[in-house]
Amino acid sequence: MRAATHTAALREDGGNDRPNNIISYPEQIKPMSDPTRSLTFPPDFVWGVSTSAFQIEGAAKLDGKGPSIWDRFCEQPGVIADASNGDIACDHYHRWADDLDLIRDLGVDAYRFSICWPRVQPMGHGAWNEKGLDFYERLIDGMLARGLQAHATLNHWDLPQGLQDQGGWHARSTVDHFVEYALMIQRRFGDRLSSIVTHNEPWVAAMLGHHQGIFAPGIKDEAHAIQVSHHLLLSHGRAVQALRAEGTQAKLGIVLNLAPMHPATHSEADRAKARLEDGKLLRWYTDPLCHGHYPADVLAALGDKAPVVHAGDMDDIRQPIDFLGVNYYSRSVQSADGHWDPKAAGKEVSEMGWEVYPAGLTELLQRLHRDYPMLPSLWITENGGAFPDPWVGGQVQDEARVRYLQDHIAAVRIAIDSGVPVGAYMVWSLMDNFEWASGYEKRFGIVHVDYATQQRTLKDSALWYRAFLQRQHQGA
Ligand code: IFM
Repeated sequence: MRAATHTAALREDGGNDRPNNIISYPEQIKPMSDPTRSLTFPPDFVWGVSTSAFQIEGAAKLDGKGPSIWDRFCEQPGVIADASNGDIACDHYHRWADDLDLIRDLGVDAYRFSICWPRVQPMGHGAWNEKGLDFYERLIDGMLARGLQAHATLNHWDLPQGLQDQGGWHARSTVDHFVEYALMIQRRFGDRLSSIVTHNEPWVAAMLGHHQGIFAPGIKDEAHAIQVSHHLLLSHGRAVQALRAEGTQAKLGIVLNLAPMHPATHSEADRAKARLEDGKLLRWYTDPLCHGHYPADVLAALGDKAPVVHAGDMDDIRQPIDFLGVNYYSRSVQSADGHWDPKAAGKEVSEMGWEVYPAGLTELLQRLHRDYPMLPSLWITENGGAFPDPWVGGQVQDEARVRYLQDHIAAVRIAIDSGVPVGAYMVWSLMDNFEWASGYEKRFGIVHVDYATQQRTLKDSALWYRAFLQRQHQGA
């Protein structure tokens, strides 16, 4: 009953079917009660929490780990908001056992983490680091001992600096090194991993790292970035082929950061801009992965910045995958004549300035299923937000984050009801961590981290998620 009411509310607030005029959208819905209260999900639906290695592990120079491009990038003055780095982060490298206890006690089924490539292979080529491999051995076995599924991501952006020195993702040779790395992980851990993701958010790695230059390795060259995106996709396809040939039991996939693109007005110029930006963010990745070609409109727009593609590359990229990971935070509104600011437009925004827009998740999932029916399962591999964390009587009352999670989980349910095969939902993030160029200033955790003491405290959002999961496991 409540679910139906919420469906109607989401549709009134922008709908799943009208990617156009945002001007007439009513104010953000403020649900009076928990819209997930009476929702149930399929029994095999996977609930989880997500993190990544660089953002939580610390131990940047310990036990033989080599430097990554993020270690190097953080050394540059002015690139990280609070001038911080990943040297200590959440000290998860030492606190992993307590952190796994905490994850288990939340009642989730799964933990999505990433493997730090230079921790297991310091240069990205050549010698392997047993101490680094041992860490992941302990971590993965620790998950299984606690009844948690282990979902590993191979590349969450921390490329070994040793490979950057040879050209990084712009060099075709990095593709071969990545396949070797993927095979090593499969041989050591594949029998215990529920899934392996090749890359997290290749758009971010390529464009923020190599075009805008605000992420590592800090390069500002669009053609270079486009070539990087091609090599990321190619290495994904080649790694999937190699892992299948090795007989992996783990489900294989890739994770994309996606958002519906809405034009700011009905004008032809805004609609054209939204279409092209959709091509650059979504179709640039999903078309090669599913259809084996880049979108023609984006290629035309790129002109001589289009990537160098060798014969056979596109067939290599188009490999059947078991799931597509979707990281969803917000929609994007496109205006031909400049930046559209959700805050100025009166929308609710997170501390990142990202509009809170749950209906966009339903819309995105339905669109992916419609345009790419060959994708067998869509997993929400990240969803969450940086919101204020007021302490009241020893508790973190992060009401905005609680509402955000409730509304987005309800949006997933709507997608499932409409026939979209959604298999998992994982909150970003388990705990506050190093938020890249924002340093430690932005907190996405459902668990608060006091960086001075490394004390972990469950925020209200974690308490709410735990109660929600209890209801799910009892059949609601
Ligand atoms: O913290 C990041 C994560 O590493 C990748 N996806 C988006 C998150 C929030 O910005």
